[in-house]
Amino acid sequence: MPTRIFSFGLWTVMNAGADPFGVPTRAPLDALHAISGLAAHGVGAFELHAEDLIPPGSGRAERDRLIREARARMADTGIVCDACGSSLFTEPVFKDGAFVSNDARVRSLALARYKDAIDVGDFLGAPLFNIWGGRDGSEVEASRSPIEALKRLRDAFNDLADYIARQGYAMRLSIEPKPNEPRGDLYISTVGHALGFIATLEHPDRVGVVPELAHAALAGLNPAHEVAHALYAGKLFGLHLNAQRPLRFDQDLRFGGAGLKDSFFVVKLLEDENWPLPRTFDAHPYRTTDEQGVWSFVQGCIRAYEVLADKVAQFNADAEVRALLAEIRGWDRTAETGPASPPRVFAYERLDHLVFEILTGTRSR
Ligand code: XUL
Ligand code: MN
Repeated sequence: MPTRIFSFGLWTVMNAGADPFGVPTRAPLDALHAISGLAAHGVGAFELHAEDLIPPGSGRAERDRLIREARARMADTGIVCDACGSSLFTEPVFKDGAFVSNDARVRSLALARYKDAIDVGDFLGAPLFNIWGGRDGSEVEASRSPIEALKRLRDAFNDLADYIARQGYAMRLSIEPKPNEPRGDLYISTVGHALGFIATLEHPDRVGVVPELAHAALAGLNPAHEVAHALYAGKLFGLHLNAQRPLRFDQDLRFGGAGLKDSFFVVKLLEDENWPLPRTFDAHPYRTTDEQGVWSFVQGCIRAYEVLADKVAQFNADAEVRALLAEIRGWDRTAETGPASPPRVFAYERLDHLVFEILTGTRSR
């Protein structure tokens, strides 16, 4: 496999440690400092919300200056931008949705803002514009028909895909699904929802999915299966790696911080399938962390991925694992002879235990 590229959302290292119950606990990093700092820590790419770099309300001259500065840092360090998006979800005007708002003026504003962000992505050479519609959901089900919401989302995605094509930008679009938080229920909740929705668009080929491990865990789903559905459909345009204890508030833990076995099987899938795109982390350094800890968070995410990739290699090379998997494949070859009687015992106990031993480092190579 070619050298693996690691990527971080700029917002991850710029996160100041605020949560719904508490104010920030550290000074936010400036975006340009974040770009240089990531590059200095061996990170090859970054994602951003356009607003991470260009505060909302900045004039054209300030926008152009910040883009020039960012590009200079990229040229100096070699770090590239692998995806852009927009953080409309932070702004009060979009409190009841951007694309799905019941106010047509808000929907038009959202489209205009997304187009501005797409322009920023193009200036930075981003091959992907990723949309997590954090406010495109509801708490009051009676406020809007979910069918109407989907039609509004469809019209918005068609409009943005058309804008990208008309501008001649070499950029694909993606949807990052999430079941809830901050809204009670978001309309595009899982990879399956996103794939079904994309099939209704005018140009489904231009739109893919960015699954996030924490979002799958929020829905109580197996993250490797979420990623597999996107891969199988040829739609894995990006991926957000992090960790999350299932069915809780959105924790955005450091990759490796929870769900070790689930993380292992996601890495196994990506490595076995030779998925070529950057491994992007979208997590938050702990609230108890200072700036030095932010960089240790970056190193921790990367190291966790590398350790798990090494465990994948160990698993794939293990003689006993290979023998067990060969035996399993052998069962399949007898399929023509009809249902086995009595039913076969599927002897997976040892296989699963070998995963445990490899992950805990208790099995020698
Ligand atoms: C929210 C989330 C976002 C998106 C980018 O849970 O994952 O940070 O990745 O807007
Ligand atoms: Mn994300």
